[in-house]
Amino acid sequence: MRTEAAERAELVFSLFDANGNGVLDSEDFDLMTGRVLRVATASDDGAREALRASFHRWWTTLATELDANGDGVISVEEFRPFVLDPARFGSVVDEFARALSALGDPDGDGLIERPLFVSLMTAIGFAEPNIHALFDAFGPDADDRVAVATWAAGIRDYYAPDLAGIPGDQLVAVRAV
Ligand SMILES: [Ca+2]
Ligand SMILES: [Ca+2]
Repeated sequence: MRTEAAERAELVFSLFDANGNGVLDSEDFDLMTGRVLRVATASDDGAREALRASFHRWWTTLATELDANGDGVISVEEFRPFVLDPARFGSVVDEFARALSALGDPDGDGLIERPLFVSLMTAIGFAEPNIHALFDAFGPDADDRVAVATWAAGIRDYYAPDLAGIPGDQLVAVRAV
């Protein structure tokens, strides 16, 4: 596992701990789902439900696979190796990548404008300078848009244990605000 990949996983863990109690629990995923759907106002019911289902699957997979002692919560030590294991978590990440990137394209033209991208990523909890750096790393077109497929691929790469030097590393970099 690359150091960069471990740092990416730890950042996701800290953001997904939406209630701030230091572990992942079912309430975190309800809070996160609500935050993201509040900014996805232009998306249709199907896209919103897909995002909801995707976060629900995140939690049920974590709870099923990792909660060996049955205490209902997931620690960062339990989370990191699992979420970076494509064999165990790859299909969850793939579903999440498709659901989240689709929310960026409510008009269905295959392109995501920067303001909505920033809103969605801010709802998840990433810092705004990092979000802009990520969008820039995706290589936006002359109208400041990136392809849905580019973002989906970026999300999958974010969870790849052997990748470094990828756009997703922009989310971990410390930036002046
Ligand atoms: Ca929590
Ligand atoms: Ca669009």
